[in-house]
Amino acid sequence: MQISSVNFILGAASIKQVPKDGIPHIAFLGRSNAGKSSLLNALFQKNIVKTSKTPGKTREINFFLVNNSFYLVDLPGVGYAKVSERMRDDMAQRIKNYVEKAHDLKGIVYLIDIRHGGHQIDFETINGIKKAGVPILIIASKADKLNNSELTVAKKQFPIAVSSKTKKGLPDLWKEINSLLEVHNA
Ligand SMILES: Nc1nc2c(ncn2[C@@H]2O[C@H](COP(=O)(O)OP(=O)(O)OP(=O)(O)O)[C@@H](O)[C@H]2O)c(=O)[nH]1
Ligand SMILES: [Mg+2]
Repeated sequence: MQISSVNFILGAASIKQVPKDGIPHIAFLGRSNAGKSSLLNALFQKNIVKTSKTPGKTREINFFLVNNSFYLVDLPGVGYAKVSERMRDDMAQRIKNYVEKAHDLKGIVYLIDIRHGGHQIDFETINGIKKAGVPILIIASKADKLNNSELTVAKKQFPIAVSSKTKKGLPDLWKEINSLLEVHNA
């Protein structure tokens, strides 16, 4: 993918603020600290998305307009334990509303940290997305954390494994993002 421009458009605190301009979105989801925001920076080839060592960094639904033609959307992490229960429920509800109600959401890229594999909260969230009828692509993140033999085993479970650090897997991921966008443009 040739990136000619990336612009941060807005951080939506609720579904009401989600753009209704007919431009398609692809959103990035996964447990807190899975590497969603870092992956977006790696895809954009610039540091425009806020990341953190501490889980729970992303709180809003952040829209980045790419090449003036589609949005890649950074979502808060699911199941983050260290915020209050109220805030966790609020964030979960915000994500759920977005996934179920955003008309222009064409697909979700779901990150699972390759070292930790899927947890209950991942399976529940993935099922919810499937129920909502939104196409989902499950990928493994932080592939640089495994050695080659571990990676061979992991690749059986996750055909796409990416690293924001080494840029591994990014061309494959761009291809998948393109096909999610194209299917719906057809
Ligand atoms: N080694 C390695 N570290 C990574 C990679 N991607 C992210 N990280 C690190 O993982 C931590 C979390 O990264 P973020 O991108 O902020 O994670 P997030 O999923 O957006 O987290 P929340 O916004 O809290 O949900 C940071 O310390 C990153 O530097 C990767 O590909 N390889
Ligand atoms: Mg984040």
